[in-house]
Amino acid sequence: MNCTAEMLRLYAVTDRAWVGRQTLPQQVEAALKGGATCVQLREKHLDDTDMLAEAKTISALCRAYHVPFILNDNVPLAKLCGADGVHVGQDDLSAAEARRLLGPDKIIGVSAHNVADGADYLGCGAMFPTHTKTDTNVISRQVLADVCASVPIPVVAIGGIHRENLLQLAGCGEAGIAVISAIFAQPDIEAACRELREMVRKL
Ligand code: 3NM
Repeated sequence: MNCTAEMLRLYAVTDRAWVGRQTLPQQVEAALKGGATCVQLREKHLDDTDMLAEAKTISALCRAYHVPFILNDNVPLAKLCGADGVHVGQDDLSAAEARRLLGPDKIIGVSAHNVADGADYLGCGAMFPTHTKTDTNVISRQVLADVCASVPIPVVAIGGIHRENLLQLAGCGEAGIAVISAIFAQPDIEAACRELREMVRKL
């Protein structure tokens, strides 16, 4: 699967900390209905068995909506669940190693702090303070613009982005935004996605 900038417009990253009465797959389906253009399963506290079961369910959902499904960090599970790709973070294996293991057809995303060799897209942040991930440093709009200008692959901005600050990122050259709480912490996930999807058109 090719990684296009369009795929990165509204990148929904999961966090089961926000699962209330719904299940995570139900939340993801609401995000897909609202127009999420990519989904990443990022669950730091699931063991491999539970993660594989969740990944298979969400992967099938994403396929039904023709949206790429990316697994955070875990290359062997990405292979097993039929994910479209993997996102490797700061402390994970390199993009080159993920590429070697997954093959040429899968999407490899990396966080900007990581070596980007062989990656299909870059996640860049944190753009704003966030409570969701504690080990982040906020970077400026200018840094985002410089990163976008200096890499040949699409860049997705991440970290603390929500409806009130999103348009501050207009004009930096990013392909889109990746968000957790601005989608999954919202009482109406579908409506939140619909609104964000409309707003990212102005970036
Ligand atoms: N990575 P929220 S910030 C997963 O800066 C992640 O690389 C970040 O969550 C980085 O949208 C972050 O709720 C958390 O702020 C994003």
